[in-house]
Amino acid sequence: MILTDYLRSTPDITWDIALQSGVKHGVIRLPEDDAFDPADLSQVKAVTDRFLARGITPLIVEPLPNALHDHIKTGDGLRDESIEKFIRLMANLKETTAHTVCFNFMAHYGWTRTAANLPERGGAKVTGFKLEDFEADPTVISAESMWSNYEYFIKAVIPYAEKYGIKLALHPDDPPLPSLGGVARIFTSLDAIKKGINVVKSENLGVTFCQACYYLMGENVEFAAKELADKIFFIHFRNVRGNKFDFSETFHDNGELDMARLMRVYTENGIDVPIRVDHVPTLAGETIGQAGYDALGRLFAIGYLKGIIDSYS
Ligand SMILES: [Mn+2]
Repeated sequence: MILTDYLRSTPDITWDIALQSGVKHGVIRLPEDDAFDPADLSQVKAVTDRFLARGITPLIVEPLPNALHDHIKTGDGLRDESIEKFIRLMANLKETTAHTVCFNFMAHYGWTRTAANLPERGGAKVTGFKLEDFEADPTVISAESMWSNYEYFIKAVIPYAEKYGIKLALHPDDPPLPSLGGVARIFTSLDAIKKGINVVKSENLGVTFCQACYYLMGENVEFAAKELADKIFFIHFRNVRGNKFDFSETFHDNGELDMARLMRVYTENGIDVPIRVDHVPTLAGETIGQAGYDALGRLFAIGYLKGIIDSYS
């Protein structure tokens, strides 16, 4: 396994904590401001060079910049222009060290929580979701439209992903409910994920195995990992407690998934890919900044993950 951390495009404390924890590879978030143009090679290189200068080699871009992705997922009038920009982004990434893109196909609502301050061990704070607390707006998108928009996107970009050597890793819907309000969600089961990555036959189309999403789908996570083994390009190491209608995040050693056992399953099935901790608690002394992505929780989570990786290598 290749230990990574999820880092924003400009240096902050999480870069220092990653480096001090022994992380050498990055999952990077591209800038989301209007000034950043993912189709401009010099701007993309400026971001990746900033990481390299600090000793972090970017391997994965996550997610697709929202400015592009939202149009692609809803299939609106800016869709083709956005797809064209994404194709140019892939051409640019070919010139960097980041040859995988983690993307999702959640339209309108992204990953969604209804609370960011639930109590976890010792008074740490975590995010959670309770369907009855979710407040939907009037937006309606059908499952048929979502599948059609997904297929349109995949068929347009996969030939270029192959040309430029870029792997596209589909992240499941979080939470994996059939809809949020009137907006359908289509990647909420192992079967749906399999259907999605077989829309075209390509070695460049696979999955981000966000293990807690598969757990919340109600799938057997070990079975899912084995089924998808040769299609797993990237792993989100994450733990939770509850079900898709009502769950909370947890410390990585304090949820319902057996994390060490999962690592054994990955190892025994030849899954040797970049992995990052996902959704950490906010710890004592911190204020909730970006819930799930604050700094101190990573110290514990990365150390715990690193220990498990080392025990299987
Ligand atoms: Mn995830």
